[in-house]
Amino acid sequence: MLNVVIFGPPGSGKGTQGVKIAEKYDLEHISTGDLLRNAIHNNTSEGVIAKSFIDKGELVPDETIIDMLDSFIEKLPAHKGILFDGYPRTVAQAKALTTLMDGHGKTISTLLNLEVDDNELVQRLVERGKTSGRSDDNEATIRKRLEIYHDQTYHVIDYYKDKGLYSSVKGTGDIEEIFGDICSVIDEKAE
Ligand code: B4P
Repeated sequence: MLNVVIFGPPGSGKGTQGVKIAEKYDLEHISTGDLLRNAIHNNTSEGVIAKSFIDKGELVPDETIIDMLDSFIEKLPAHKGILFDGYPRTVAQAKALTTLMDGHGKTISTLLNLEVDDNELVQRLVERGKTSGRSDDNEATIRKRLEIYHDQTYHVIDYYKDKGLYSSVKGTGDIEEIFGDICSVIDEKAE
């Protein structure tokens, strides 16, 4: 069974490519960013916690995210593979994901990193901010998110490299070409 993590800095195209991957490979698409924005919209207790962090460009605390993800996964059909988008974002979350998957008798097939440089990321997110209505798509918050990515999230790569589960594609250029490169990697893992 295919279980994929789509990974990369903010604005690297995780959401954009995630939708396409989930559709092509018939995976359950879990975006922690979308789950959090829904929780904020519905004013749940998790949403109230999440809003204060997201507005500042900070990561939501691991306990909140891990609990939210655990309860979400419990409800998914057991036979279907999963695409994780925006999770894990810390090494603690990566370890929690391994434990969770072990508990369900599942494994991660690969973590697929989208490589995009910081200047392009800022440009993309500032552009998205013109229409997204997202409180975290303004230049100051975007720069803070990138700083946190380099300080905390980037280390998740080593966790998966050590397990031999790391792969990477260039995340710039035509969206369909990037998707083609992603599919080549996934097809290799699925063999
Ligand atoms: P997310 O919702 O995951 O947001 P993201 O990192 O900004 O976006 P993504 O990489 O999906 O970019 P997209 O495809 O939209 O997280 C938001 C916040 O929630 C986090 O900052 C954090 O506070 C919190 N959070 C979420 N998960 C968490 C976790 N696990 N732990 C703690 N906190 C968590 O692409 C961006 C833009 O680029 C789009 O406008 C798109 O059209 C464009 N684009 C995409 N591909 C392109 C290409 N090839 N060329 C040009 N433009 C492209």
